[in-house]
Amino acid sequence: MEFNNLLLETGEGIATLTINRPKALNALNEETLKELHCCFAGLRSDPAIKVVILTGAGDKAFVAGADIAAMQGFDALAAREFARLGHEVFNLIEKLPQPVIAAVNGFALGGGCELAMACDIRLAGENARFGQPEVNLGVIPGFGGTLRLARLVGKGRAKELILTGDLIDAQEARRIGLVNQVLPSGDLLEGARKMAQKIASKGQVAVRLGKEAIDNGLEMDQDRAGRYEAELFGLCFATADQKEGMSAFLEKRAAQFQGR
Ligand code: DAK
Repeated sequence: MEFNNLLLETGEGIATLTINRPKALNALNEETLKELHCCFAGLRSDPAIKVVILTGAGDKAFVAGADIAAMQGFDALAAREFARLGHEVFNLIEKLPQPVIAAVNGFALGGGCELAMACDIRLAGENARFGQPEVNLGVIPGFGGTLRLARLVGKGRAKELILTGDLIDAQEARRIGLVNQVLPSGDLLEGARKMAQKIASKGQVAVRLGKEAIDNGLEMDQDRAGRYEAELFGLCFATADQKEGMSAFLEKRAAQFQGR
């Protein structure tokens, strides 16, 4: 796959996707969103890919937001189309069967923070800064920020960030539950790779079902979510990986999973 605004590297079951518009701090324009859609749709159906890492080019930004220059001249209908495209792409990422790790290497603002929140796990470099500063531009988050931020950090903190437009640093983002871990900036990609390798070494049916159980279960009441988890737990027992995993434990050896 060849893209104008993305770099894709694959190997050992891991895809590393870099948003590559460093001169505009990797801001998301329509072409970049369409390329992200195309790329994730390809990764989704690639059986060799077990985990995806998403990051930004350069050392300053993950993604500094939706492209303000591109949005400036929008009328209401164009803005709605742009927002719909963003939602489509971010939903595709969130629902990808494989886990997606965001390696946040600098500014993750507006659409960039929303993009990181659509990923399953967020690792931040010490230089990362997060925020939803749309209010400074006279708009609100348009790619799911009001939904995902409130779910991740709670209603009060989401309102504080979205209504003030304030930025927070990586440590504060970790403290409020917006990021999982903060790493020295120079170790960020290596840290993301280590986590991706660890996930890739597990039984992949279980990894995917675990992601599904959490995402879908959170949308259900507790009784339904419990029954749903039980169904998926049962399904694990139809896999070779469950047999191998349990045998390996009892035989005191490392499991050799086959992903089926
Ligand atoms: N869009 C376009 N270009 C951007 C950009 C952005 N979001 N952020 C930075 N750039 C560009 C700058 O214009 C500059 O370009 P040149 O002047 O060199 O050509 C270059 O990147 C370097 O930026 P700075 O010179 O400003 O760098 P600094 O280190 O001084 O400052 C900064 C870094 C990240 C603090 C600053 O660039 C900044 O404040 N950027 C804007 C951050 C921001 O406001 N992000 C939120 C964007 S709004 C919706 C759909 C979507 C959305 C909302 C509604 N609907 C359709 C309803 C989403 C909105 C957003 O994401």
